[in-house]
Amino acid sequence: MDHQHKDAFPKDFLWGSASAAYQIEGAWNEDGKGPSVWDHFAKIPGKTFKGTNGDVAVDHYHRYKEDIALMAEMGLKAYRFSIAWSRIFPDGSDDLNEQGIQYYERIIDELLHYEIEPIVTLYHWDLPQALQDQYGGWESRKIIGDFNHYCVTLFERFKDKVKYWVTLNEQNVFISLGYEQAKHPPGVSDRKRMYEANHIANLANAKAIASFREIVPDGKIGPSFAYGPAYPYSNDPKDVLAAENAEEYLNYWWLDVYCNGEYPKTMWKYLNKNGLSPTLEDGDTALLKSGKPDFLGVNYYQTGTFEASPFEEVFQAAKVNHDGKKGQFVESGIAGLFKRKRNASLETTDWDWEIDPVGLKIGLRRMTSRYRLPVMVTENGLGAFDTLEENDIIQDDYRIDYIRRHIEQLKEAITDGVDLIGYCTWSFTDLLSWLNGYQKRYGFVYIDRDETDEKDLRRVKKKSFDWYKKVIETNGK
Ligand code: BGP
Repeated sequence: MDHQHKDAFPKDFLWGSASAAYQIEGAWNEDGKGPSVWDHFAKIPGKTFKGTNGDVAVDHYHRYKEDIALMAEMGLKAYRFSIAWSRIFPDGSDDLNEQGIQYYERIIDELLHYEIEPIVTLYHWDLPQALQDQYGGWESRKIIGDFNHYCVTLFERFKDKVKYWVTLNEQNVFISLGYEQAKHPPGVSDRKRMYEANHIANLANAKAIASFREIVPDGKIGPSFAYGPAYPYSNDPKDVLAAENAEEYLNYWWLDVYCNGEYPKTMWKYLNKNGLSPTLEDGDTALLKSGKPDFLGVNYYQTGTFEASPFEEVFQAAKVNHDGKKGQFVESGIAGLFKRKRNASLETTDWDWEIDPVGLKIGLRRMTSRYRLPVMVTENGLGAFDTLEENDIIQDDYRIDYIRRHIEQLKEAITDGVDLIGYCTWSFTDLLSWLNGYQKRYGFVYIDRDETDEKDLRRVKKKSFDWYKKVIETNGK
């Protein structure tokens, strides 16, 4: 749709920024915190870029006051951050660590002091290692109860202070990378196990939402999904069908369960025929249907373009660009379903992520039509190399351009009828990228450290800091 007059952003629009505990906090073993699967995994040689880990990260644990003061200076309306489960329950389930909960209470109070809306993510991938060791983490149904207990503890404690909650961050990513591609913990490559673990995560998500309804009736909760809308490579109907397959296999497989409590039919049949569908026990569907979200969180970075693939096709293993040298894209796919292609009409980042602001609007439109729920963009941003120039200047015009073009599409999406409640950039300060170290920077605030040297961890405002400040001041005008 092309509009002559675009709608304004809603008056109470949540202009925010997002982070995750493991990527910023550091203090990995302080004040009673137990180890998480990432504390363990990142220390296995060869797993992360240059062996980076979150032991210190950007030291937000000790510098949160300084960081939140910068958020206030920017005028941020909302800040999305995650709670590290193993700070609250070091062994995952039994003994509450009061020091851990108090740390997050201080963060929340500090945000509220500056009238910044806290958006709390309950799970951003840092499972307590104890639960992985005890029963295999997401592969055991025991986790449903433990996750619920952890969530209920936080709901009870913060229900009067926190209105917006995110359950699981990018279940599609942590499950696929953890159990299919073996790039995240627990480093498994087995599709049957992946679908079983994923189903259990769905149940845990639904149960936590059902509990939330009882404890925080006036709050809002939803998962954050990594949504990459699918495009056909050509107008050949076979490619259009491949894109349909990809949309269902890579996106609706999760979104339909969140919103309707049911798996999409054709993909279920496909997986079932291939011996991959998860085990549905009595009561599962009822539980899934009882945990519908108030809003959908969308983490948007790129779209995907797909071509038909015959069932006898053989693919090389998907390659991930970890060092930021452009041009490492390798075609990957699922034989018989789709093959992922480079979209020649899109530029890419140095890490080969396709830059596609219009794709954000397309995704928001698809979600709105299919689920009719409010949407919050819970992550969007540009990972780039930044240069710290003399006199602490960082001219990140490329980041401004990237975010500006995405915000323009948000405005269009609102005009088209999307009920958009907020936009959180990834990220406020630079932080640790799970697999790509510290060189891939996303923040408005530069952190002076690199992979091998923690330096002084100094905070330096980039050019984009003042620009986003203005965006907020003018409510996106
Ligand atoms: C999302 C994660 C974030 C963040 C972001 C950027 O998938 O939710 O935690 O890491 O991607 O990814 P990367 O660090 O790989 O560039």
